[in-house]
Amino acid sequence: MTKQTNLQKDVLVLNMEQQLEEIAGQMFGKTVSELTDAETYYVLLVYVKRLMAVSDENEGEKKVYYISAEFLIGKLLSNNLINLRIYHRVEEFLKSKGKNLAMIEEIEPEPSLGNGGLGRLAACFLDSIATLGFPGEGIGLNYHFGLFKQVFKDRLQNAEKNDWIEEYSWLTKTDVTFDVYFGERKVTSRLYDIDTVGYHSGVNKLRLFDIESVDESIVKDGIDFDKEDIEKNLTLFLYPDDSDEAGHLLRIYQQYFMVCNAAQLILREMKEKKYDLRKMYDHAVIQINDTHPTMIIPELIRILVEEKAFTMDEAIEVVGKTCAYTNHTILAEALEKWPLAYLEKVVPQLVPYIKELDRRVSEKYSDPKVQIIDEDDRVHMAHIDIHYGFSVNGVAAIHTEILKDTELNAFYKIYPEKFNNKTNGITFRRWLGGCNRELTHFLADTIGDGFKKDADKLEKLLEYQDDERVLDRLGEIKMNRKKDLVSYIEKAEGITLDPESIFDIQIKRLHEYKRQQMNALYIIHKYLEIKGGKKPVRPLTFIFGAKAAPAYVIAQDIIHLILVLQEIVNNDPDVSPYMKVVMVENYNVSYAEKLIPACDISEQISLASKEASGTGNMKFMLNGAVTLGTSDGANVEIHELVGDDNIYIFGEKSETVIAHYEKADYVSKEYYEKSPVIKEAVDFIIGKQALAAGHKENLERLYKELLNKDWFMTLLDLEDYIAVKDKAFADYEDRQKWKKMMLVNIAKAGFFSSDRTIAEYNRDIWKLK
Ligand code: DL6
Repeated sequence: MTKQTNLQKDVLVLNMEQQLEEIAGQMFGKTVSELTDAETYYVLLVYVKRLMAVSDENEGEKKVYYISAEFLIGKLLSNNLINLRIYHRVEEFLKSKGKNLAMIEEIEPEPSLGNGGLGRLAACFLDSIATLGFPGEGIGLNYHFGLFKQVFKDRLQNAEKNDWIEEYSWLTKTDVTFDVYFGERKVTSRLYDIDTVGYHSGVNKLRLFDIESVDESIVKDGIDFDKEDIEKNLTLFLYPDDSDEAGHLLRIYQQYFMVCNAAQLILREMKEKKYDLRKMYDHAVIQINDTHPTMIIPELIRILVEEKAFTMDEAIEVVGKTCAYTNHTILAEALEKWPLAYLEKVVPQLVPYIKELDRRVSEKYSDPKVQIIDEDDRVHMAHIDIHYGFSVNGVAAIHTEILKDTELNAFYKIYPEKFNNKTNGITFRRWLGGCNRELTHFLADTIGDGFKKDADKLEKLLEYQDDERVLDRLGEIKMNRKKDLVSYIEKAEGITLDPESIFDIQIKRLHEYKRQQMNALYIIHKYLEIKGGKKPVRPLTFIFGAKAAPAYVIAQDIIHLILVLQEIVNNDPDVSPYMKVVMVENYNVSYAEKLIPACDISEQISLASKEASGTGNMKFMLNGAVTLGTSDGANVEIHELVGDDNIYIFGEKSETVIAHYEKADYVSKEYYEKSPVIKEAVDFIIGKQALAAGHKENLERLYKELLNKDWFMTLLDLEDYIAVKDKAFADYEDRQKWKKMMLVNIAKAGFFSSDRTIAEYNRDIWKLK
């Protein structure tokens, strides 16, 4: 970028008021005061896009390409205003014109380009990469309907398409197009960019590929469409239903489309900058986010061999020094294994390369656990990454240890030097500055605003742990966020909550390993206690937010149970004054931004060893919630940081759980039979009351699953969970002690800034200047 463009940016910022008036005139023939809120949003969008277009790009000799199937970026207006450091000025200007920026922010549709933590992490990383001034870009797909929109009907989850692309959007259509071949079949891609501005720093790009021939009109009811019409459906949905072969194939089409475009984009840049391809690794590092982008490895090797005159050995060496892999799960079903026959159908040109990569492995190692193609002719995508990339990282300390000791132990023995840990992080610009402005201001007034650039400075807050004024202000701010949430939920869900009650919140993807069903069993237990006359000292509010994959039957049943409990509890006059249940509809990033600041108790109750890290746990802590959790994922590091007195830990440790799996000796029925408390709660699921409010088929299936299978060991930890949760509720009554716990959690959250995580990725893996 030239000095002139910097000047352009300064002029645009300086003349913000005049610029907004001009844009309002051009777009709508109105002055800013005359605009509707929706029009004001579009005017702001155009202005911010112009500002970012003339901002400095982060540049350098080497760049990171973060390839990911998901980028859960959330709404962008307020985040961009914060990072450009004009939020306050814009807010004041709009106020002078009779407008409320917070209300205008509500207008923005939320892009649904992700599913959960993996996608949200990618978005936090883009923010931190830009903020730290590193050259880097995200590469993914421009899903038109993204992840489905969740609608509850008859206490069941329904999936609808989630339209988010409007005439004016953060996307910028570029003139970059590539040819992508699926065997003989050719499609043409189109690149769209979203600028990502760092805090007080330059701009990077999120590059989203689309297909020119995509046709939104093929989606009729719900989210059903013809899965075989690739030209029309390729970029319609994130994670299309893969319960049949066509669904599997579509996912492979999408993955190859993503990496083929990524490879062409990267190689084009190498050529433009006249870099020596044989030293590609000096100019590019490709971070493979989970296994969805794994095919970038054989694809790059293929191109280097077929089009750039590399030998196979040379191509493997160069690509191997360029690609690094992040593992985000140990769940077997989430580790992708594609049948070779599917790959042959979709990308026959890659198959000889995959076979060659496999042949080289099998020549060297006989252990079946490390082969790329297994005996059933399935291709283990993660195995390609580990053999042919230079780095393998887990996302929390305990997760990386489990990978090394158990799940990927056979690989760790071969390549100990490749394994490293990068504990996840979150961007404080969104998860504190954006979603809790009052807390941010108060922290800045109390400890100075150094923490905005250096999150470790939050520790200064510890000096105030006995200062009644500071503790009371923290309590007051929490109450304000709870009141905000109460108004929001009242409007959105039609449920009235009491801000004086304890807000206990579990928000995350619906999965049995995350054990929302255990929380539901606690709610049943509490309900029965209250019915029996044992009332809690203070009312309790249980809030859930979760989407279940449409093909995941038991997850749908768990949602059904929670909605049934919501119905029973909230409508029971004996109980509802003491307890309420809410499952919010269509939980997404914007909802999380309202729920997290209002939370008292953060539920992080996955079965130990199963949650790779979690990042919601970090967001809650930063906003002064106290964690109730198992020794799993990043909970372990939170525990170490805040100490025993500022967290509630329960349940079996990961070693015990892993031993149960190894010995196959966990029998859920034994727990059910020996504990009357467990029995009573589980039986309630198919009792008269539940069946009157819900569907027999769903409830019975869930009941049987818990009794006969319970793969994620809900009943193993239920009694301990009840005891520790009750203790947390009782402790809440010592208000000053609780506020001190809140303070310690906020003060110790600095470690979980994604700026720290990205600095570590760079130090150990990327090595960008
Ligand atoms: O690393 C981001 C995020 C972790 O915080 C979660 O613990 C983990 O479940 C998630 N992983 C995935 C991948 N698939 N599965 N399951 O979403 O990554």
